[in-house]
Amino acid sequence: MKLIPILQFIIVVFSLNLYAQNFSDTRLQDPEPKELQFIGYSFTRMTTSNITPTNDILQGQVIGRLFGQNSTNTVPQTALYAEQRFVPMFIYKPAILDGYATFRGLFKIDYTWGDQAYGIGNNRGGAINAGQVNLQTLLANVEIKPKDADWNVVVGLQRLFDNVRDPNVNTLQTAQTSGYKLSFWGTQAVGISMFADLSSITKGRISYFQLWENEISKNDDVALWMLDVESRLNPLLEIGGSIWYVWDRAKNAGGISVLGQGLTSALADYNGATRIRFPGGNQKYQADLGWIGGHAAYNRDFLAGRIWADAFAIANIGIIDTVGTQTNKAADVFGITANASINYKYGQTANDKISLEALYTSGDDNGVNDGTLNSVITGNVYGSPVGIYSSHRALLLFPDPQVINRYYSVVHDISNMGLGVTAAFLNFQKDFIPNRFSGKVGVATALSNVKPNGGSNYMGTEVNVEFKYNLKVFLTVGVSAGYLALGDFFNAPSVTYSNTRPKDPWVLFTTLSWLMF
Ligand SMILES: [Ca+2]
Ligand SMILES: [Ca+2]
Repeated sequence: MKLIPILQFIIVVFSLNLYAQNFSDTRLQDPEPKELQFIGYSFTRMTTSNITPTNDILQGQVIGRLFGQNSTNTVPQTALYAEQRFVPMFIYKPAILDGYATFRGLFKIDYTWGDQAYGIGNNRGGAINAGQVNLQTLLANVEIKPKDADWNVVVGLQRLFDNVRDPNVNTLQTAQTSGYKLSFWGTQAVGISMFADLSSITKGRISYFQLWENEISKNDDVALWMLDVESRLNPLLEIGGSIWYVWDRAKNAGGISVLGQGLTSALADYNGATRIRFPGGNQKYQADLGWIGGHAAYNRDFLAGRIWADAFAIANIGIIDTVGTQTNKAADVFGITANASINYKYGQTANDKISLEALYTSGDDNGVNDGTLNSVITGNVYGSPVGIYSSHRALLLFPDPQVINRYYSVVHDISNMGLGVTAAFLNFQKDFIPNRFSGKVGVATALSNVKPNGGSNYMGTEVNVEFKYNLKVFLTVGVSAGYLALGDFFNAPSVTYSNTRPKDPWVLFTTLSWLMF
């Protein structure tokens, strides 16, 4: 029903364009940029796996840590299902404003084949009769960029990335492989961001995001400030630094669901992020959390040469206070994350490469009980999913972003439930037909930095294989498979929802993705 006004709107806009062009012959040679631009993304995934949520309530959408509170477990049956996603994006840049203002709207429709009909709900729909309202709003923002200005400001619901680059004009793949690789922040939020070219080689970003407001009259908000700078020491060597700050006064209020939000919430547990517990029943707290980090990259995207290397290190610092009849200091925070990767391009295309990546996060075996929290804190304590580390290319041990309604993995947050993790990833990729048909084999392995009671540090090793074939430009079919041999970490009853060691998980899926311009 809504389609007709939209179509009319598009027709009006285009006929206005046509009208303008008829009267200006000079413009015919140089096609005018469209005022209203549509970019669509369609993704279809068909999965077979031995992983399923064991709790009946958790259908439709399942996110979080595999074997965790979302009740996902390996079963002696084979789950077989198909899911689909459609992501339409509209960019409106009216000519009358001469490019000064741009509106961006991005929506998402996710469903599982045969899931539900006639109703409302995210990630639902896809059964006979269709008729489900399942639209999600991901972006709705206004960008201001005066003519010839070397800065722009974005106001509203926008991408929240742990990267200095403007996510409106840079690819997701760049954000996945630069800055902090979306390990901390990789989602959408409301706020104001300013992106600026501070010099010909230096760029900066300053952002304010309102994560949770709760009651508008009360000092019960969670707000995030971000300051990032990046420059180049020489044409191939980029370095950057970041300072972020979370002002958390929510005292457990708010949250995306009954799981709540914040450091003491069940949401953190679900996501496999750091969840702290204070002694006694009262879990209300307030916190000032900071991140100070630096990163460097050499020869990004194989710009000139066969070696591409990068690294980042970032410290969590902060203070957590308990809030009751009085406010008491509970703990200092000091956690550390380090990541590095090296890629060697042995062949003709960027897909002919061998990649080695390593990740380390500090862990804590006693949480805040000793007055210091040495675990790493990511955005996954405030929303789901927020930190989406994915440059590792694993499918089961760490989160794979090629998902629709079911997004889970063993180390779902880089903090590894606050225990810390040391992980290594090796991928060998090859273009069988240059820029058309590629394949890869990968290995991923992880050690928990804190040994759980009754288990060992070794979490497991995954092997995976993937093939991608480009039918046409931006229209790609893929097949991916992974098997994870679990380690004795899972002998510890405390690390699984079922309190028993799960069977090794496996997954096999096909994908069809189409980016529409
Ligand atoms: Ca408030
Ligand atoms: Ca501690």
